[in-house]
Amino acid sequence: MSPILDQTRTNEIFHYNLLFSKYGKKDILYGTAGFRTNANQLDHVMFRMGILAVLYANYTKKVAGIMITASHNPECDNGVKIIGNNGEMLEENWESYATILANCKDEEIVNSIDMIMSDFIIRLGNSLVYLAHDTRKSCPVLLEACILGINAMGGKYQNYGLLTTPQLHFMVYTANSDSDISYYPAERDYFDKLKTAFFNFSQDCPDPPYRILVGVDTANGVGALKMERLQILLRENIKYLEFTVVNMGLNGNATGDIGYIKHGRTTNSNNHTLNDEIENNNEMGTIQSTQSGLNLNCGADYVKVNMKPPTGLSSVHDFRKESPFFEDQNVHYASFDGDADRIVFYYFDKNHEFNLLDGDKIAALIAYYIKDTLKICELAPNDFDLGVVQTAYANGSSTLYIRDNLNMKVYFTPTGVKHLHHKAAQLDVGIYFEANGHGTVLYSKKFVQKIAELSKDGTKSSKINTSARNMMNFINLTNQSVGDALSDLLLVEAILLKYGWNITHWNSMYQDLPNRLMKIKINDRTLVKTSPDETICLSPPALQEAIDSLVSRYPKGRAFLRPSGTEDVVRIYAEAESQEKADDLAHSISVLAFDMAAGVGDRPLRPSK
Ligand code: NG1
Ligand code: ZN
Repeated sequence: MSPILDQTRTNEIFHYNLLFSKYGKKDILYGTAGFRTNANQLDHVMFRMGILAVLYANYTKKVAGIMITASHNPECDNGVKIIGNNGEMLEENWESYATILANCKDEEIVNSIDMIMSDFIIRLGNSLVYLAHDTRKSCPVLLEACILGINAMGGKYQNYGLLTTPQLHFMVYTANSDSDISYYPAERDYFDKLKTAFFNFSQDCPDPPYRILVGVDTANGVGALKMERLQILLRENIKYLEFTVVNMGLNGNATGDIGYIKHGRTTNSNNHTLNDEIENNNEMGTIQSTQSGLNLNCGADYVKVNMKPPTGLSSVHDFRKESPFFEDQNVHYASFDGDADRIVFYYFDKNHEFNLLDGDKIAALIAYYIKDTLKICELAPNDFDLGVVQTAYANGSSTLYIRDNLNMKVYFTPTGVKHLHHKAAQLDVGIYFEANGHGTVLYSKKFVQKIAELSKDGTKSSKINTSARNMMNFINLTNQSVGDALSDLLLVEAILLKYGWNITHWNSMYQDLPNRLMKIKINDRTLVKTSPDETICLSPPALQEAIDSLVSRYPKGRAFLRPSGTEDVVRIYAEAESQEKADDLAHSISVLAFDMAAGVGDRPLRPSK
């Protein structure tokens, strides 16, 4: 028995575990940033994560957060992301303890808790955990499990119900920036911040001579509800920007085409708007959408991986028929993932060809804007440490553009947002994006202070004052705790507005090298080992040599493979001078890896167009 926990709490823990042992357990917890697995195998893990969050909150003496979501993955999966005290991801040393607690046997649970308490010298006291979840049907039962874990440790919680992942990060960040932790930030604070910053930014921009239409595919996920609300708020002041939201997932129609916002209202009869009524209630079982088709043939991951538009865009086309003032060149699209922390953009050109602008293009656009603003503000390039953080998945052309055209430093980290975030936090302006559309910008105190000073400095020209004020609004528009589809959407629209660019202009910054991402299943993906930067395969032996020999046959060829941290697969990435050659290269390496690393199932097929 635990010397630290009192008997009642220990009993609760055992009782709860007995209750849930009927679901069985599997030690299939992937990744380190969070856990994801099949939902019905997860409630005992959620219970333990409730416990962990209380321990963590006691350790930091700050609010912790638990987001129940499996992001861009299928509806049948679910998972958890634990949010640390700065509204950022959980620290790495805590992740390993989370893994131990999640995987230990029932009879070891109290010992694991004791170990954490003694290693971190924790004394249980007041603690508060913020909870939220996405629209998956499995969320309520998992939420309940989390709450039981929190209760078992004597913690308090605040259930925000349906939020996007970045919204919950924002809540935790806001609460922890305030010394009084009994204050609950509300969802309206989040929306007010975005709305005000975007409106103020637009005040300093020229009025565009045309109206812009943005079709937003919300992946039949929680982003639909939030995008709808944002759209209504923006309509109050912004007249030239119209959003239509598709794949809202409210009718159980897996293929989308469910409704769109017209004049600020959704024309969908089954529509319900979620707003502050879900805030500040500690009730379980908050409003749950009847969605389905989450991330199915739509959403940021689908669009990026398949390099094609999602299903469900026809309502945007219908909308355009009714509103002929939207010229082709002023229409573009964006796709969120299931918990709205990723975004990619796209459009159809004159020849109706699909053009994708992914996380790398977003990073390049933001880098361009910031560099330009600093020049106008007459700040010397060396005054601040500016940089873009990428992973090996970044398109080679984006890296060259940022380095050679923008003269900005590019840093590389292993895959996983926590690595990019960590590096970006070391810079004065750290722009980080994964190619898949997850990213944001981090600004140092020194930088923000200088920009604030310049915006008010009467000895400087009005051009400098305006540009600095503009930058300040841009900073306020940024969710600095984590990549945020809603915030990123507005950051991009703000920059396009400022320069009077349409999406074609943005896309012409540089031309992506054709590329292909594939995945294969192998018997044991842990046998595939790579160098720390993930670009060289160290095991199985001889695989890298074979990859090198293949790559050398392709002009502008580059390729690597690595075991996924979130799925039971090995991912293969290839670039080459044409799409056909990139497909060839990715396919050849997939077959090679399948043969050399004990592939499972059918041999990989060549990607179809
Ligand atoms: P894995 O499964 O480790 O490749 C994927 C993404 C990461 C990151 C995580 C977290 C790719 C190639 N990989 O990781 O960038 O977003 O999911 O969700 O996009
Ligand atoms: Zn996500």
